[in-house]
Amino acid sequence: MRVIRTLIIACVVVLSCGPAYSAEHTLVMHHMELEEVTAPVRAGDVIIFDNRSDMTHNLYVIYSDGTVDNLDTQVPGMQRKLTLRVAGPAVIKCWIHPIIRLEMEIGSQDTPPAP
Ligand SMILES: [Cu+2]
Repeated sequence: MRVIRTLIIACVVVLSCGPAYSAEHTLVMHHMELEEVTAPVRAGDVIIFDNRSDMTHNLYVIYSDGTVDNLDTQVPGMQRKLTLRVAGPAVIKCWIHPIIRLEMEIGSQDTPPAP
């Protein structure tokens, strides 16, 4: 009986903690610009980088702590997914086209999702 009670309590604790909420956003890459993601993004969210342009890009994300996530080469029509790692202001740039630049504010994972 005691074991069952302990198991029930453990289950309730695990279920109430649950997995952290994360959302998926799509960022469209046009010829020489990136379409801004309109919904608020948070650390742990996934960004789908969708290259709808007619040229190859190689985007990278610079986080507020100075670390970088590289998306590698994306030919036209290719999508790549990236889980945002660090909250704070971030900059998305392209190795091939230095003119491409998008600033993004990444909210904390603890911030409740937008309504
Ligand atoms: Cu590019």
